[in-house]
Amino acid sequence: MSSYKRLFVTGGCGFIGSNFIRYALANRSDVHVLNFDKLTYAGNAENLADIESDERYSFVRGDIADRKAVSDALSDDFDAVINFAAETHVDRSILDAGEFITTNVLGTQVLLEVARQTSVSRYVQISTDEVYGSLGSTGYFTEKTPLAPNSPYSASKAAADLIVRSYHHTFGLGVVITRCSNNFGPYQFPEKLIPLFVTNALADEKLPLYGDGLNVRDWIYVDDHSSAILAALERGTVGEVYNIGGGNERSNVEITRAILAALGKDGSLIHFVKDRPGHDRRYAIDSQKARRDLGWKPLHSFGDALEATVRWYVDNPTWWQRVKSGEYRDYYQKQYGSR
Ligand code: NAD
Ligand code: TDX
Repeated sequence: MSSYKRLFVTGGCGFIGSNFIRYALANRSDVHVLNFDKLTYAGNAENLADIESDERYSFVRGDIADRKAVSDALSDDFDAVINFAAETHVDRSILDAGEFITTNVLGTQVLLEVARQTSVSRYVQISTDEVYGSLGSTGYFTEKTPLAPNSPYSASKAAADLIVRSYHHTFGLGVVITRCSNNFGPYQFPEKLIPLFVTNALADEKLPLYGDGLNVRDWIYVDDHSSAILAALERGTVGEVYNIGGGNERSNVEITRAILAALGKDGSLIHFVKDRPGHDRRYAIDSQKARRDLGWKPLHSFGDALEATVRWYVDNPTWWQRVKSGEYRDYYQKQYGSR
């Protein structure tokens, strides 16, 4: 049983949001979810096709930066807002940062402003470890690590975190911020490392490894992030930040070789390419605070979860072929009209 029964979830048609909604409905019988999503290139209503007919689930198409649309959808009926909606791909933010500022910064402020005018008692901001910048070969990000974002994406997420903080200090809004490391699992848009490399390898296309391939990320299976978000919602202290991480540091080369091994392919597909500008070297999360204060811990072993994830893409070629080709837009258009 949860004391937060009516959830206003934004960005629920994306990778983590869709996995979270499925996880919350499966693990909390009394929870209802309204999913508010703009359906950008990264939002795919098909990600929730299996729960579309669940009477505890509903969907509204809308933009978190559109004050009227948010006000129309977010009423006193809700106990909590959980904000997943964002532009999320670092490489896209390097090409064009504008939408990152509009959605991630202005959109967050609009949501906070509408939330404070309702009786919503919790606002959970889904943030990222990237707000802390980059680590050398030792040390970990704690919640006290100064914010030092390096990409337009991470700068927009850091800006949003500070606005969330200000709405707690100035207006007393019941905010909690989670900062998680790199997620992997089913339904991840194939522009991110793991789904891009799995689907490229399945098609015998090259795997473009940036720079020397030795950048390190701390990987977490998406369901372990979902359980942490529920724990932060239900047991988090307002005004606090919780770091979430799987404790699975791997270099990009190691990830690539593990994917190729799971698919029975050799290293000839690996293709070293020019480095990402400003490429953060290493992320590693200290999640002791969440483990201690939220009673949370990740339950999935990295190796088993990566194999299961690779198997999911092998078993669901229609999903990723349609996503990669852009065909899934037809499905949106049928369901929700043209954008
Ligand atoms: P995603 O790109 O897969 O999905 C983003 C979703 O937000 C899409 O459904 C999209 O349609 C929606 N959206 C975008 N702009 C919107 C707007 N203006 N209004 C309403 N909806 C909008 O992203 P993801 O990987 O699932 O990430 C979700 C959240 O988690 C983001 O806030 C991201 O910063 C954070 N995060 C991601 C990771 C990761 O490894 N992927 C790690 C830590 C934190
Ligand atoms: O083609 C590629 N080749 C490559 O070498 C891609 C897409 C990535 N990489 C490298 C860059 C990174 O070192 O792999 C690593 C992971 O890259 P991404 O999947 O783009 O993730 P990252 O940049 O680490 O950011 C992710 O984690 C934190 C998410 O995209 C963010 O939304 C989240 O906040």
